[in-house]
Amino acid sequence: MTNMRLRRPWDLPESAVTPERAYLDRREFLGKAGAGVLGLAAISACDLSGQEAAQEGRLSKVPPTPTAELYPAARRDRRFGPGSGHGGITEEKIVAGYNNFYEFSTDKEAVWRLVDRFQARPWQIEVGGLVERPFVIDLTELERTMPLEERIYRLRCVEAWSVVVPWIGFPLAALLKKAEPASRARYVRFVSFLRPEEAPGQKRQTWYPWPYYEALRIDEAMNELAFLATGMYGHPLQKQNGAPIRLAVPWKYGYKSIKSIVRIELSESRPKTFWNDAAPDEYSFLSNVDPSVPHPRWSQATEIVVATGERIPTLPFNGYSEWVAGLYG
Ligand SMILES: Nc1nc2c(c(=O)[nH]1)N[C@H]1C(S)=C(S)[C@@H](COP(=O)(O)O)O[C@H]1N2
Ligand SMILES: [Mo]
Repeated sequence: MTNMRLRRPWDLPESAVTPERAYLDRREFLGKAGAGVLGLAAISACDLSGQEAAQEGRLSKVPPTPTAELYPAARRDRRFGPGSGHGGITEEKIVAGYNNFYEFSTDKEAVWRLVDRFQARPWQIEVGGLVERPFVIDLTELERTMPLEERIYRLRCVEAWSVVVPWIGFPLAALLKKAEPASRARYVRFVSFLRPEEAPGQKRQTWYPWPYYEALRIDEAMNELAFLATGMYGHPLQKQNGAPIRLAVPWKYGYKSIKSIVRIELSESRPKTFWNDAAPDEYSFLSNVDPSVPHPRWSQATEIVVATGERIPTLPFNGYSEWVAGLYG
């Protein structure tokens, strides 16, 4: 069993929380130190160019694509917003430099530096299982046939931090409808890529049951909030954010929003999910954001806004109750 091969599943998410605190403290420190250093012209020039280069680096991981002209896409429906009123859109340099993407690294600040060998284009995605019309489609064709729109969603990680991201993409339901789900289909399963030669985390962390896999109930998948993103911040997705196509289900903890999807499969029985298999007591199948249910090792009542370090209350369903509360009677 994959569970058995996991070395220390219980300390992984916590190890992910600790660096986050360290990161925020360090950022604060760097901010202050940076201001102090400005007086020392000679040093600051080289420090700043180093920082700028790092920012540039984080923002430069967009895979080349012939569909770049489809971006940006318009924000068609203003109902789709960040869920809670706290804070605006997070700066892209933060969203592109602080990632959970274990295929590359468990160090959130290291992921963007490790994605260069990952070939996110060309890419195909397959839709199959209990459908009348299974298909395989090239990403460029998918982007051209789907009506791309922008949606601003809050992403709330189970580790109690959040960012607000302007995604570009289309409703998951639109893709599923193309395949004509069979009436027996009750669940939708998603699978990420398996390419250890391109993803150092897959190569080194052999105790994880690669490739990453996730699933939704079909009523959740058909909900208009469930979104497939192919872009962010007005351009195609950065690799570290799940290029070329990832899920965005903002009422659930971040790990449900699987990145770099290669296969979508409909089924009658409930599929397994990566984190539920790894630590079933800590990560449920549904994983809806719920401030009243603490994680076994920390509270979920509040979250850290990564951009500012501010602590804000976590809302039920991450602020998206009006869309999804009715799914859970
Ligand atoms: N394939 C894959 N998808 C994944 C993950 C991962 O490790 N692998 N991490 C998840 C987690 S825990 C979070 S919080 C979000 C982070 O998305 P971001 O880096 O774009 O902010 O991606 C989710 N999707
Ligand atoms: Mo997460």
